[in-house]
Amino acid sequence: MSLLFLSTTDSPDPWVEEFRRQMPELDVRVWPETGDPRDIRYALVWKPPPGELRKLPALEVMFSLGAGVDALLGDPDLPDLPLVRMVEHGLVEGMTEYAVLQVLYWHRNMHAYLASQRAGAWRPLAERLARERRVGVLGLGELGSAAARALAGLGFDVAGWSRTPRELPGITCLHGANGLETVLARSEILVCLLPLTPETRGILDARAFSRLPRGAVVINAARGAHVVDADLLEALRSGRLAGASLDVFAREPLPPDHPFWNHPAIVATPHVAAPTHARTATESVVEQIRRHRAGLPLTNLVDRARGY
Ligand code: NDP
Ligand code: OXD
Repeated sequence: MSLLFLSTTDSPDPWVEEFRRQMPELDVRVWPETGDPRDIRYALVWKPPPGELRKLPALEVMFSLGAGVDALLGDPDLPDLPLVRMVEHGLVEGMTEYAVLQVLYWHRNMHAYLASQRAGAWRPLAERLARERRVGVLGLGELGSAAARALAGLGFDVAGWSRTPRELPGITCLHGANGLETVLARSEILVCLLPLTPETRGILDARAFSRLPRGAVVINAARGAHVVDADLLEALRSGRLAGASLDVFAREPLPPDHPFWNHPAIVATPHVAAPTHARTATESVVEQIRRHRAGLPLTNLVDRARGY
């Protein structure tokens, strides 16, 4: 029983070590040293070259190394096999930290204070309490619901948005087109944690920015293509938005000449909001393989019609 580790961006070493420790009976191969492709039953992948998984005739289950599967689903040659996306508590903890960090950064005027410090200027600003600040979270899945809960736990007045109705204690949960309007209209700080699908691509555009309260801040840790870059730049220029924290970009790495790099109102990080951690993620994959071997249903399966 073999698993192929295929990532075009991650070092295989910590993964091979974790599988050896957690499931010694599993034969782990590292692409492109696949050996006999007929041995491979499982593949753990991130950004595989298009068509590559088709070359594995005995493949039974594909595991995505990341939570977002938009890139995988964009491969027209992706085999028609179960695809499990990454759900593991390391990802949830990482994204919660990032969301809390960025919301507090803007809520407590850190962006302005860092600029004042650089100018050697003593400029105290009015400080509000978390319960006086309205935060919106787009996407109430594994990551969005945990971030929303943590923010509500700090006292923020949180509303969240999902495709289907959800209930989360202490959070105003909304869904559908009307729900989006309501969330946007009340969000002084908006956090995007949606999957990238045909419905959500470009959702953070001029129209959405025009619905936010004037001077709102947008935090995007989902996918770069949720944002229409030109609309974001215009909204920052006009003052409709006061700032943005961006962890993800339509093109990664962000090209050196991209205006986001030096924009005074943008905080940019290199897609590090919630890295997948080899130890916790291997636990999750091993559990799924054990379930599959025992004939139990897999969990966290991607619904291809939904796109996530
Ligand atoms: P989930 O699938 O668990 O949750 C997705 C949420 O988005 C659900 O609440 C879903 O609604 C909602 N949603 C999907 N489509 C729509 C829609 N059309 N309208 C309204 N709501 C919608 O995903 P995760 O929370 O695990 O991950 C979210 C995304 O975060 C990933 O897809 C990935 O792109 C990004 N990510 C970024 C990382 C980083 O480091 N920057 C790391 C990990 C993930 P419903 O509840 O009704 O299904
Ligand atoms: C993910 C990511 O989807 O790293 O997990 O972006």
